[in-house]
Amino acid sequence: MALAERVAREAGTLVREGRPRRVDVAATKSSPIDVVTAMDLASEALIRRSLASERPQDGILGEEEGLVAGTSGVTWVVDPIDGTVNYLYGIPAYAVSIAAVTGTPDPATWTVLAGCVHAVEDGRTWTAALGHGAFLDGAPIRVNDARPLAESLVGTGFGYTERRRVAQARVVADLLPRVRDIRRIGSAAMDLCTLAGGGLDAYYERGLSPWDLAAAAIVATEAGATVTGLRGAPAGQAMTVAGPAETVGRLVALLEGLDADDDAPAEQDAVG
Ligand code: LIP
Repeated sequence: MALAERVAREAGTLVREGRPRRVDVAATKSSPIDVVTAMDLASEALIRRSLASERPQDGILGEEEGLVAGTSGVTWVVDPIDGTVNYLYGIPAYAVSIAAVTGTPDPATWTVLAGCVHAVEDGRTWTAALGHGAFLDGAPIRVNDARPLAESLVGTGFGYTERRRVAQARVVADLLPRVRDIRRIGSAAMDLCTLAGGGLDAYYERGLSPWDLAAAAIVATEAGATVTGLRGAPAGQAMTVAGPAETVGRLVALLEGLDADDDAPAEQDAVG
């Protein structure tokens, strides 16, 4: 946990101090709006160098450069800037996320040992270690007690492809009249950490990658949240739902009923 925090803060300083007034897109990934900036790449390179110099035997799985396997049994799971679109537009809700896991670096089977999510612009820093609790800037945090769904503030997010968004729009349209309100912060790592400290009552999102989830998931679970998928599956790409156990039970039932872990059929595009 201490190493994750130190390196996340180091990368945070690079991202904050190195942000040009106008950020350009360096490349795109799953769609023209799924962007990478030069700073995503620079931040990941710094994180890899720092972790490798401290723990050369460990593996590293990063959003931009993929997996470099290690021999120690520990793999670092790294998102150099979670909330890249916010970074691109200068919306101050993006974070560096670093976690250490054992097992295959896959949410379905891994064990997260420790993690840190560092909000770059305001400096808030969430940390957690397995069995040691969760902290915001060093102070212990707890998830809210369950409230009726109608009084619950729910966080969520949307993917980068039209097909995925048609399905997500159908789900959020059904949920909106049933909850207090919806928040779309734009960083899954910050969504889950905000939930862990009581700033949200529940969170769900389809499409999270291992690096969006790793550090923030242990912050949420060590703060007392249930973090799961649908149909008895663990949290992961198909769906991630988090919150106090009771609320998660209700939200999971609703999302299963809406087939929220399934994208719209190909023929049903936005103009169909
Ligand atoms: C982002 C997630 C966010 C999701 C976005 C994107 P990125 O990660 O944190 O929750 O809604 O679509 O996946 O791409 O900024 O690392």
